Amino acid sequence: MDIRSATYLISSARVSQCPEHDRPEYAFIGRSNVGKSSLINMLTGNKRLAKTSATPGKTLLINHFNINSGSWYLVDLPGYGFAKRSKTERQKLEQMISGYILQRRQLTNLFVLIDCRHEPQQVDLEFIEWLGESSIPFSIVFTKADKLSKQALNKNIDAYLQRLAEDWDPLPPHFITSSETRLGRDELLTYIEQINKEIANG
Ligand SMILES: Nc1nc2c(ncn2[C@@H]2O[C@H](COP(=O)(O)OP(=O)(O)OP(=O)(O)O)[C@@H](O)[C@H]2O)c(=O)[nH]1
Ligand SMILES: [Mg+2]
Repeated sequence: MDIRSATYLISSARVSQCPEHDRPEYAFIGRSNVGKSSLINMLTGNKRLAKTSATPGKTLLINHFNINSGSWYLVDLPGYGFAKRSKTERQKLEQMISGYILQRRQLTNLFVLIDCRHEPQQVDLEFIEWLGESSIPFSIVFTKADKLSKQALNKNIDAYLQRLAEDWDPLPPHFITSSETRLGRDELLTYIEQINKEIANG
């Protein structure tokens, strides 16, 4: 699928402030610094579309991006699990995130980003479990593949999928990506296109 246009639409502090439309939304979630905003930039081919930072905690609002003149939307969410934040601030962000995920009827698929360098982390596994309990359609996106050798990458992905297989049968769809090398771009866009087509065909 071609992305012909990608523009920033709006930032919202709560789901009730999110834009009104009737098109599919694809949102990105995961720990702070996992590469959510970078992935949106990689997919759209615009390095400056979503704000990124080497310091965790850059994205603090629900950010909507309009793709192909309102055909569908990408949504950048704040990260979870960032320890260096006050409890009040953390709770505010958690409410923002869970409000969007549970109440946004346009949310078509949530991409859960996992840094491929790390072993399965409790905070991610619990989040994924919560998605299952809440019947939220999601897929897993492994990020920063460029940071590992091919061998180490395969080993980590296999280990992660094995861990997920303890709770999930079938496994959720998964993608291996790098925002540096654009690995996984075609696969992700084809996946989105397929879902958009299924929706269009009712
Ligand atoms: N090498 C490499 N670095 C990446 C990749 N994706 C993101 N990064 C780097 O990781 C850091 C965090 O990226 P962001 O896209 O801002 O992460 P985020 O998940 O949006 O973070 P928050 O908004 O703070 O939750 C930045 O320094 C990026 O350049 C990748 O695929 N490869
Ligand atoms: Mg971000």
